[in-house]
Amino acid sequence: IVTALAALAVGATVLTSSIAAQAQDKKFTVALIPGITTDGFYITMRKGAEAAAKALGVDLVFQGAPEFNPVLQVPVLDAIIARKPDAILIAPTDKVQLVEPLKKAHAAGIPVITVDTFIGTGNYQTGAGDADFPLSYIASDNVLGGRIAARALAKSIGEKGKVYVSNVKPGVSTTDQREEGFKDELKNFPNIEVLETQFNDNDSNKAASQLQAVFARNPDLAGIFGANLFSAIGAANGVQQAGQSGKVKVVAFDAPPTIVDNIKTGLIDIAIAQHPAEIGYYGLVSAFAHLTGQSIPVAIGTGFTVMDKDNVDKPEIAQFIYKD
Ligand code: T6T
Repeated sequence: IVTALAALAVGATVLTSSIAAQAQDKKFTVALIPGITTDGFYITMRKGAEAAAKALGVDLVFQGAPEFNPVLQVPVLDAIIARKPDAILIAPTDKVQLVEPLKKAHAAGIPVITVDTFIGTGNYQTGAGDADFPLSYIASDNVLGGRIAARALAKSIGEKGKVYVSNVKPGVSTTDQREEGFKDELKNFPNIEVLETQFNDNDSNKAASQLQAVFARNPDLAGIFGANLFSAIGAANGVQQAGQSGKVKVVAFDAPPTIVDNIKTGLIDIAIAQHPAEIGYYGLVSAFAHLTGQSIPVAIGTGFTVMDKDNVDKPEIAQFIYKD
């Protein structure tokens, strides 16, 4: 009996170590679904995720929609779920409309981590509400980003005059929070009047024509906050078309090369660069950590780099210009 037990024990040890070896040898596949594929922000995020995937031996699948639109993002998500990746990293394009579609991934046992944007309240793993199931939220602090934008714009317009927010559409967690932070911070500046927000559906041409219309009604317009890449590019183009370059001040969220060029010509005063490569890198690392049995933080905040014409050529600043 003793011999039989010993043989059993040896057998069990061999079995456990072969399971461990299998687990280690397993090549994980992680999907990254951006808000939109043709956007320097998500292209840069992908590069960060690729760097981590390479270091960890993970297969990264990058698949998204050509527009920032939940109606187009959900079929991409469904197709990814059908491929059964080991984990999903996603920038949900609407905080409500992506809840049910993402529940399907969760129900299929696929861990979900949201990057850049969130669903529900963005407070995950709390047991409250029906959208707390993602494991982690990795992103900029967008309320803070809006506050930084407000202070910068206030300064460049001499703390007085009319301003407005050029924004994407209600329901996007990031840009909603930027507007919230911006307006709240401007309460500290009693001589600044905030006009009605202009929603452009992530279309820079629409943002540019909205600028013309607002300017026609308010020839004393002092400044604009472009709350994301396309809003900012559109606002800047609109200012140029109106012949107001340098007179109507523009603070941009996001930092693709076009925005940096506009800083150099004086069309845009400040750009608030996010760190999308970091978001992608830590998103991928978090997924891998979870898949290999580690616990992960429920939220990871990445920082900002504020660019203006005096610092944008410095390498430590320029490294945060988004990739094309
Ligand atoms: O500003 C980023 C991102 O943070 C936001 O959620 C959507 O717009 C961008 O991708 C820029 O276009």
